[in-house]
Amino acid sequence: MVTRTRALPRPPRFRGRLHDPRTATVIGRWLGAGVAVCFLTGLVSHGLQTPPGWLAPHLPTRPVWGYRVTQGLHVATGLALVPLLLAKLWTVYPRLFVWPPVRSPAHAAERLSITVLVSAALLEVCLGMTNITQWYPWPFSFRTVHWALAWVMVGALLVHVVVKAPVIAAHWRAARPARAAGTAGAADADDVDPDAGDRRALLLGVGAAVATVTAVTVGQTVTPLRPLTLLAPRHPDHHQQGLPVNRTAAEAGVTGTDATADGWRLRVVGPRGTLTLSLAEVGALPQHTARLPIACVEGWSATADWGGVRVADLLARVGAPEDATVRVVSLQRRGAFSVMEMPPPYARDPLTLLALRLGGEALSPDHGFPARIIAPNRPGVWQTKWVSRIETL
Ligand SMILES: Nc1nc2c(c(=O)[nH]1)N[C@H]1C(S)=C(S)[C@@H](COP(=O)(O)O)O[C@H]1N2
Ligand SMILES: [Mo]
Repeated sequence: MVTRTRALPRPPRFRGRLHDPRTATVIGRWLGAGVAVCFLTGLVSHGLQTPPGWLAPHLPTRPVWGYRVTQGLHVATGLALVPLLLAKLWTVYPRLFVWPPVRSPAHAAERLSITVLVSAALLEVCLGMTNITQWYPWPFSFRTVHWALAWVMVGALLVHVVVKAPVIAAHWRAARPARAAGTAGAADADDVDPDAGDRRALLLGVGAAVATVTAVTVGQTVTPLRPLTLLAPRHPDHHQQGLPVNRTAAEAGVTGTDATADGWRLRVVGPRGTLTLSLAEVGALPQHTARLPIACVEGWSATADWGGVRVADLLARVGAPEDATVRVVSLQRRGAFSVMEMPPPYARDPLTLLALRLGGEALSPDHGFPARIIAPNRPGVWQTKWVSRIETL
């Protein structure tokens, strides 16, 4: 009788070099540092943009450029994670094909945690990149999912570091390169690293990729590097009065006579009643100037000279208390930015303006004519344009 044995599928063999724990450890360290910076600056961003009730009264308005730096770093490190993630995945991908695929319950758990880590990291970075290019192909809210995935990713990363602690510890320091070992006589073979030269070349390449990605993008927030900004997602024509424009007046549907110098009225509502002011009347109030940046969550930022009326002065005229939270309403009818809430630290800050002027000129329609908010150390999304109403809550 003839018995036929079916050949088991064979796992592929990887003879390529540098798919080793030392390379994975070195790239993992850079990756870990990048994720840490991205995560911490992301916490700051989330706290400033949507503070929980207990935090809102304590938000810092200084330094005025704080959010500009943290959000610039957030987007820059997020972009740097792209080459680092790809390099790390290239280094470890043969391990996806280990045989047998599951050796024990602990091994299964480890593989599952790696699946979560890799998927969360790739999705998180891709989501961030689609957001900064203002492309929203997903049916869900970017911010909610980016926030939740950040926690999944950092949790999975901590598990990964704990599981891999022995490997990381064993490969934290470089073994001696083969050449040096040759002269060392009775060197332990384990201490010799024949791949040291190649690894250095790989790491230099990855470092160069990170440097290039950073150089061609970071000019969107580091002004002296602006000429290098090849990959800025902002439309190059959307630049007015020295400042980029995220959404134009036409895109926001602000085209009516209520946005003209004659037709516009500002309503300020407080405990003492409602004040209705024309543009000329707002212009006749005490004017102040402030040099403040707009820092968009998408990573671009720019400093400008603003002129206008202090929001605190307007609020004082309607008897608002010192600790008032304020609602600001835009002429823009639709969308998340048509209404904004301003916590007390910004509302009472002398640098928070209802700005009428930008760089010494009246605001252009796309920058929020006749009046917009500019506040220190606040995400760009809350620098509301085309303001029509300010009321205490
Ligand atoms: N009413 C309104 N205000 C708005 C926006 C908007 O879409 N509508 N965009 C916000 C965003 S996301 C940013 S970054 C800043 C950009 O201001 P700018 O277009 O004048 O540079 O305006 C903010 N104010
Ligand atoms: Mo923005």
